[in-house]
Parts: sequence; C-alpha cells; structure tokens
Amino acid sequence: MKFSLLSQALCGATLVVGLPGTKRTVTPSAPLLPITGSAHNLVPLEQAIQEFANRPKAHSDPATYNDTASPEELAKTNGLFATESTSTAAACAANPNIRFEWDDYSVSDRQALMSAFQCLMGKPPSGAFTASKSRWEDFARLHQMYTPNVHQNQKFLPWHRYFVWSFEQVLRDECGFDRAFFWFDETKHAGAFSSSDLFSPSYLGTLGPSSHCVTDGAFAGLTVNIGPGTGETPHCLSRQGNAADTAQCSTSYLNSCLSNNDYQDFEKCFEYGPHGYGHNGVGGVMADVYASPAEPFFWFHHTFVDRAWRIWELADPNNRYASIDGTDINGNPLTLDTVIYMGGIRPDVTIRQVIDTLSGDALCYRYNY
Ligand SMILES: [Cu+2]
Repeated sequence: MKFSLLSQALCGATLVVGLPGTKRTVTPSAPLLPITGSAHNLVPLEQAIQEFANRPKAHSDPATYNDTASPEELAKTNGLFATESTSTAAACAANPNIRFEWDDYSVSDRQALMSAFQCLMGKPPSGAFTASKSRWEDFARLHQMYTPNVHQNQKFLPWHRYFVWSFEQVLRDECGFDRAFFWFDETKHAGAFSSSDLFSPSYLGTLGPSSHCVTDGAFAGLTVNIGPGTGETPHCLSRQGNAADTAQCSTSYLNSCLSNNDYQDFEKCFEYGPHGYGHNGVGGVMADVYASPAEPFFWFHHTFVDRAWRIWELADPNNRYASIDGTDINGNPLTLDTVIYMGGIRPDVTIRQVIDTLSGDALCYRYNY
C-alpha cells in the first residue's frame, strides 16, 4: 500500500507538473519537497518512515498512535480529546475570526505580528519536544516528528489546518497577540514572491535568488535548531528564491486543482502542486520538508494552502463538509472520525471538527476573500 501510495503520488506530480523539474543545491542541504516530479528531490516514503522510526522518541511518539482508534478511546488515554470545543456554529457565524490577506493587513497589524513571532522565538520551549530551543521551535519539532504521517497522504490538509490554528492560539495565549490573523495571496505574486513587501527589510527580510542566510528584516541572523531534515544541527534561516517555482502558485494552477470533484484528487493536486512549489520557490529552510515551520513564511504559505481547501469546500458545502476520502499513511481510509494529533500543544481533534472552519467546534475563522 505504501508503495502504491508513492507511485500514485509520483504519477500525480508528473501529471500536474509537466514542467521542467528543478534541481538545485540548497544550503544547508535539506531534503526538498517531492513536488517537482524529479526522483532526485524525492525522499522515498519508505525511507522517510524508516528515518522517522529511527528517531529518538520525544514526548508522544506518533508512530505509536493507532490511527484507527476511536475518539472515545483516545479521550480516555490522553485526557485531551473534545475539550477544544468552544462555541456553537451560530455563535461562530456571528463573530468569526477573519484572516486578512497581507496587502489588506495594516502596518500596525504587520508590526504586531512580527513582534509576536519574535516573542515566541524568545520564549523557552515547553520541554516536550527534544531539540527545540524555543516555543517557536516547538512547532518545527512537532512538524518534523509528524512529517511522514501528514504529508503525501490525505491527512495533509486537515492536519495542517489544525496545526496553523494551534500556532495561532499559542501566539495569542503566550505572546498576547490580539490582532486578526493573516494570509498571503500567492496567486498575486506568482513568479515574483520577492517583490512583495512581505519579503522586505521591514518584515520577513529579503528573498534573494541565490542561497543565502537571512540578514535583514525581523528575523535577521535567526538560528534554526531543528533540521536540516530529520537532523538537529544548528543552521541559519536560509532562502534561495526561485521564480520559476513560485510561478506555479498561480490562479490557473489553483483553478486546475479546484476543478477536481474528489477530495483526494484535489488534495494531491494542491499538495504536490502549489504547496510544494511555494516551499521550494522560497528555498532554504522553507524547502526542508521536515523543519520548514522554523521559517516565518511557512505560516503565510500554509494559510494560503488552507484557504484553497476552504474555497474547494465552499463550492459544494453540503457534500464537502459531510465526508472525506483518501487515506492516512497506513492506507486506512480517512473518515470524519479520523483523529488529528497535535502532540499535546492543543487538544487532539477529529477531521469532523476541522472540516468546516466556521463550525465553531474546534475552529472559528474565515478568510477575508
Ligand atoms: Cu507540512
């Protein structure tokens, strides 16, 4: 099953890409996201699983989780399940959190956001995640641990939706961030991420075309202690902009993914397509499939990814909130009861709780467009 998943993934990548595969040297060396269709760039699933299994165990080892366990069983074992529910759909609909596109986000909000990111980077780690040197890096470490579980299978979208939501809540709870959240409309900047003022000395710092450590902006000189890959070697926050890759984060590519009626087809199209190209197009740490949440841009990219799923869902909400298909890493069919693990950072939830961002169950937000 794992092999067939992998070959399906490769087929999908080849199908939707049809573009020159880019093979670049990234410094520091990190496994590239497997979206170009090039075998050079692919971390084989079996290898990723093996590497994962060989990792020292930190906190809850997701490899020991049973993805078929019922929510009730998990509730008994971790004491966390189902405590996330905070409001009703009606209450949520009356006052949802709105995520504003970067260009619609005020200078004051932008500056508060940069400060909140810096705050999280300056906070000590929870201690639950080995190798993490800050509360910020807890997220990179959690993502690194879960990488094989939540990529190259259809858990990708719900897991990352809840990952971003969890990050948002920690930013609010632990760094006092009290502004609206944000997203980045990559279709406006396809092929030209570096000319957005997001990548300027005022905010995330410059995105240059050659491999470089980030030396300007709010995160100049940042050291990343998670990764590269499955390792734990301190390295700089690096980037290597590639306009040909980010050109794939286009309206036409988005629309081609949205045209899929089946969730699994949509998920593959977007994960291997615009999602992967956005990662590799920023390069460096962002192209490190395991540790990329250490790069602040990760959160801008994954809100863009999440919004794409929401748009797909809104095209047919009666059906697309009511069911899900595809499989998890073990080949088990996803259902609305499939559990989304967050490693103790937030309560675990089910796909049912995150499939509608306005359900008011675990989540309550929408995008400003
Ligand atoms: Cu990821």
